[in-house]
Amino acid sequence: MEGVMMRSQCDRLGRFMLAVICCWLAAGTSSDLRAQMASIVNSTADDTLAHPWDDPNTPNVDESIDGICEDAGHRCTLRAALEEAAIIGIPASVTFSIDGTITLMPLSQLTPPSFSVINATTHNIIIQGPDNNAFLVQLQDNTTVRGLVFTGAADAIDVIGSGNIIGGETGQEANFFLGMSQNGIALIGDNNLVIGNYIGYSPANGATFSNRFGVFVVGSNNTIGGTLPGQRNVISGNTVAGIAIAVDTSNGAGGGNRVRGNYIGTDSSGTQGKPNQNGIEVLVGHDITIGGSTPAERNLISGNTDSGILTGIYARDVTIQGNYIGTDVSGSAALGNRDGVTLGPGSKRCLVQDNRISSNTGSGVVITGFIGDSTVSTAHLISGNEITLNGRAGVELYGESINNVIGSSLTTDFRPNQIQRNGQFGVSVLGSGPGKPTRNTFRKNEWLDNGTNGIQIVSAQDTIKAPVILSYYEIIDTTEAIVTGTHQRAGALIDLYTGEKQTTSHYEGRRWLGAGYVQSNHTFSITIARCGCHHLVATATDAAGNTSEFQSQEFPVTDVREEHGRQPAKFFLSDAYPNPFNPSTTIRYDLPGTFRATLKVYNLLGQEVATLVSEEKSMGSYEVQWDASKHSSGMYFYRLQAGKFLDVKKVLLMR
Ligand SMILES: [Ca+2]
Ligand SMILES: [Ca+2]
Repeated sequence: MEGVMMRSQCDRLGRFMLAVICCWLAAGTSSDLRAQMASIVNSTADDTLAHPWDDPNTPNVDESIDGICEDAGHRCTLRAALEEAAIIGIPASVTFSIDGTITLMPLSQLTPPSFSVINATTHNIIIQGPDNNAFLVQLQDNTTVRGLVFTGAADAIDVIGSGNIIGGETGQEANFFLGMSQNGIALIGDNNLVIGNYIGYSPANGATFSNRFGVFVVGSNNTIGGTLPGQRNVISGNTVAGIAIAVDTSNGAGGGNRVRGNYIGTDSSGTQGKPNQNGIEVLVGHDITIGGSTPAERNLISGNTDSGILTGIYARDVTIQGNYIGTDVSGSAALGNRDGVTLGPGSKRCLVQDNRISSNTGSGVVITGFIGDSTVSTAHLISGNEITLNGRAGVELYGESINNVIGSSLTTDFRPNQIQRNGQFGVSVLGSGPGKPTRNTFRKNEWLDNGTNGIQIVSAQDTIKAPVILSYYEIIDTTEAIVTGTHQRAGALIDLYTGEKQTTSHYEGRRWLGAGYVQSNHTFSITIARCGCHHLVATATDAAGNTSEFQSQEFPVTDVREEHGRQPAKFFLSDAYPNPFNPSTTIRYDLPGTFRATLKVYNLLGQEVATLVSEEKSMGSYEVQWDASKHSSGMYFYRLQAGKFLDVKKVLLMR
């Protein structure tokens, strides 16, 4: 209040020295009450007279520094309002009482003093450049610009300082950045906030007006978007990228930019595509966050022509978390980019976590690099994502992509990805082109129904082969089972999964069952919980981290499934379980030594209907299933004969 009172005194007295003193005192009371030169712009002119004006008829008073925005024709232009405030060294507070287009003079951008506010709120004022080489506004520190429409220049706003706010939380406070030949906003400084704007797209008529880049970020710790709906930027229709980040990291500093809560590549309802070429490009920079751990931080990055997100040559430690990439705002309807996330040549240690990467027409995640330390794509972690319904592969690796983890690594468990229902492959690893993918680990993901294959590996991964599963034994009187098999590489880790499929012809590992190592004799024997599964699939991951394709093995339910563990002291024939049954039941028997055993089933007429066992068996406990699906309802007898032992029991088939 004190500041307001003093400002009114300043205005009334109209004397520069007093104004400065008043304002200095006000600024000293609190930064929030910093005095400003309040101006109401009533002219769209930006002519040679549109500067602070000194009335020649009052030689003792310099009206160009009196803190009042007025020229000979009683005009207050935007330029004069900002320049006079700058001359007298206080912030400008600008509002408008006029509609129209302010076409700026050539080579003459607007530079409000720090702590200024340019408050349009109506979108009736258009700031237009004289040509496509001009820059319209340059911001120093702590200035707010809102409610304006920018068009027709190279850059609309260049932010060289910090603490600026571009846009606001109400719809009226949005700025529109339409049709800039270079950048809608260039964030050169640090710690600035861009919220609630329309960049490359106008909600007024739903049309796109392409900037080359919507927002180009060179500085650090800037935030684009926010966690409130009003803070959402719609950044769509831009020619090269909605957002490009190329931070100057030459001195090791720089980074920490955050992009959250935006629509990138869609209309303002989040349901129709208004493509950028790439949604977000991270070319240079580190510790950048796209999205976040809460739903409010989610970006919708969909409908873009190339990649939703592309990381490039000097991208490090980029976190891509919790976004919808390839769906509409509901998360369920398709609104694909070509590829969802591309971790391109030179990018390192990116974390792609908890995103829904779905319905992209190419692949969900692409990891690709070139040969050489500076261009390899490496050390990325892809964890906890839903990677579904993409046209090509869920995850595609080609070129020099090395040491990446999809799901869990050999040593650390991360959340599994759901890699399901992708058009061609769950994971495709191709050694074509310069460089070969190697030491990429994909463990403990939830796979299902990926087009032509779950995992395809061609000329990559150091030619590791899939393991061979030989047997599955359930251990009697326990809940455990043992899986045995062989693999080419001693020391490799074998992962076992339930084999499942839906519409396609191959089995993939949907549920991880357990893991164990290949012994020096190239065999493995892995104890897992009984799964009752008819198929198992397995991958091998060698000590260097190369994961193989899946191998699938069927275990029909009518197999003898047990011959392990106990050494029975006597003969025994169990009751069938279940009983009554439909269509199959399980019978156990014990042999205290090696005998020729026969176990046959008879109907009520004494006719033999099935032979379950007829062979010499060694000492042990056995379990056998009778599948009676071809037989009719009724009572049956089963008879075990071994040596001098004979026992008969009844079982009832009820359909
Ligand atoms: Ca004068
Ligand atoms: Ca004046």
